Amino acid sequence: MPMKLPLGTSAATIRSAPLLLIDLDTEEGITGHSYLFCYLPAAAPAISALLGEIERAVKGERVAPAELWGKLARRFRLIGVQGIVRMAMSGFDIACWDALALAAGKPLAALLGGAPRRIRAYNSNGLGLMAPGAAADEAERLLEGGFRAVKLRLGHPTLRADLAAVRAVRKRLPDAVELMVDFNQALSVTEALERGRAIDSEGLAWIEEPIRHDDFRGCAELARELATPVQIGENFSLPEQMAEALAAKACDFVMPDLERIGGVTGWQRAAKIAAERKRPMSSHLFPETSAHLLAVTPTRHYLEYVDWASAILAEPLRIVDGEAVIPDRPGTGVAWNEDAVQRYRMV
Ligand code: SMN
Ligand code: MG
Repeated sequence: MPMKLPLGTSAATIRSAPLLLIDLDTEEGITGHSYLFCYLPAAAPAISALLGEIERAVKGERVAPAELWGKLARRFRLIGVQGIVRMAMSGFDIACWDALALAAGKPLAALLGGAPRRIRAYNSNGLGLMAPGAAADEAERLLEGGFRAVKLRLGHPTLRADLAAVRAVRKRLPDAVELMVDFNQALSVTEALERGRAIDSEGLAWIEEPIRHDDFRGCAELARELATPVQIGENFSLPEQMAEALAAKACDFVMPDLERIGGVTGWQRAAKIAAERKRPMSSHLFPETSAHLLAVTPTRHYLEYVDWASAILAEPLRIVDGEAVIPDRPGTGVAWNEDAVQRYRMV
């Protein structure tokens, strides 16, 4: 899917989102839907091949999604439940839960015991690495739809450039609007301490992935030293790694990603861990399904809103006054706009 606004991160600029659409047809005649964000177009056929392997492993099974996860985890133990294997399993798991909620005639949030509610969202479209003036202009435009929070990407070549971008954006936004920043792992611990201290008095909502995502010791040092909350989680691989991060006090906030945490099954375990540790939990991408899951997350914080899938959805997620509206219809609410899918499809 072409992105309306390019996402210029410190690692790469992403201009289009390679999405892999999953239809899970059940013998009962119900079709569950989900999609995966493949990061690279080349990953899509590989994940698709793994989904074929999953299908062969579970076809004919009559057990709940969590048990299917366990069966697949045993099946893939030798290659390892990691990387794109885990992404394929997550996409399958999400489609299973959608089918289950469709069969029950309930929104996923309700199936999981939650009440329909609005979920506070921040606008995470665009706002990549760019000159201060351009960033301020774009930040202002991102408030359309009533958003009261936006996320700015950082990790410019110099501290001075990062600080200039933060100040320009902060100055342009109304005081009540929250501003998050995301370094996408650009810095060393030393650089992160220096830049973190430089932006610590700018009133930021969080500093995301300042350093390598799996350097929990380094993250813990930053979380201790900086006044601004440290946010990590989009790279947590399964709930176990989130538990490790929290045990290491690596962050103040967590934001697991549906396709890396293990789908709906993994998310539920992660939400429990966050609740035990009393850590605010946000989502990463996949706003349509994440909204349902945040509704049943005791320490729910923010929904990350991106519109990348909107053009191929029959009914895109609605944002009203900066909050995601969980649809009333059964399932996750994800179903394809078939004409649009034909228009954008790659294979
Ligand atoms: C991000 C998301 C997806 C692709 C690249 C970067 C970013 C975010 O880290 O948190 O939105
Ligand atoms: Mg991020």
